[in-house]
Amino acid sequence: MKTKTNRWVWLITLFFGLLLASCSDIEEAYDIDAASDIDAASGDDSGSSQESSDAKYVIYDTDIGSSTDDLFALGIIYYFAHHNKAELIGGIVCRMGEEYIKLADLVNTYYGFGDIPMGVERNGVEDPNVYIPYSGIADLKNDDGTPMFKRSIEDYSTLPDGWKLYRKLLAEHPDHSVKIISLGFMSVLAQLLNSEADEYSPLSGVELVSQKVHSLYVMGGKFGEEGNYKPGYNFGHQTAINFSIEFLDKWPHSVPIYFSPSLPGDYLDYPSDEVVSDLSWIEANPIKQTYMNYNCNTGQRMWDVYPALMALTGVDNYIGDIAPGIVTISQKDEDSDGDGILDYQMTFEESSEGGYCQYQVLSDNEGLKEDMKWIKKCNTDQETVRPLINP
Ligand SMILES: [Ca+2]
Ligand SMILES: [Ca+2]
Repeated sequence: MKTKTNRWVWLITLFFGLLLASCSDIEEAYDIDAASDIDAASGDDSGSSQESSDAKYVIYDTDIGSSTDDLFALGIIYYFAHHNKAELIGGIVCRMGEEYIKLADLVNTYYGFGDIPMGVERNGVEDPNVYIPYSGIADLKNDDGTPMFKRSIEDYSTLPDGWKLYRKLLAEHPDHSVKIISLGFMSVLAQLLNSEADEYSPLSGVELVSQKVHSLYVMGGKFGEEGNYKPGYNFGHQTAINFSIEFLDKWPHSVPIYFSPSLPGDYLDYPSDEVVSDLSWIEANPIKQTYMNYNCNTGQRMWDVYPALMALTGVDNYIGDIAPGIVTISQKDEDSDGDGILDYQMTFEESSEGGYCQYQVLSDNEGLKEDMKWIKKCNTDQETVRPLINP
């Protein structure tokens, strides 16, 4: 009897021992992998990785559902969050319409983040162009008629307005600890800056941003392009411009903004056939299904990836030697399209004092290769990506 009991104890110990050993192997493999990537990306500059780990809370703000680069930017954010290099505390969809929050929910769920709080835009940019209408992937079905992709949110009408969710999340987190990654319009951020004290915080929106936000990473602007001062799609599109002006007027100058203008992203090309081929090892994937069901050869480039990379790997590799300055939007004496509205221009000016804006410069060839590696990593690294995906 005694021998039998001992044998059982021994067997159980062996079983749990083996189980623990295999778990720690997996964790070790992840940590080594993630750490080496981050070292490589930050050029062994401990300053920048330190910087990025100090403020680990991340909120994304996306106009998902038109250009596909939002998908890849989210992929990078999920990757860092899965490796405990960032904590994704919430997401905002600044493009109005239920199909877009559905899409964000689907992508969150697919990558294991279906439970993060989400906020929506209800008074934002009216009817912005949709270049690639891939929100339709939410309706894809398997052969047996079941939905191809799961979602997590039952009733989208109960979701808070984005600016309200910003207030809640900022109020709940430590001072200067939150990084915001903006991949779309400035509407929700402008509404946040216009907000007053509420049940979440006695602070105004501007005060809340000054106190809680560590830094903002934005895709927008044409800085670095000779003679091109257009605000571009995110800042200048139709009714977007008024939100952009308001955002720039009210943003507190104590909180740095890192712009990723169009130019560097213009050089980051991930051709459609390469995307599909990189994802051929997964049967159903939101990016793969987007590229298989829609024509993505629309001049699509990986613009949105850059603000995510700057926020998560540090800005040192991306910001040149341009001194911090100020970004403004004004009107020129010219109406180039003859619609009766003077052209808007968005300009960056270096400032010897009080500059709080910096912008990303074009990477050299080596840098572009490294940047592409990050994007492809979320699609091709089977060992790290496979366990992130719902079975
Ligand atoms: Ca975008
Ligand atoms: Ca005009």
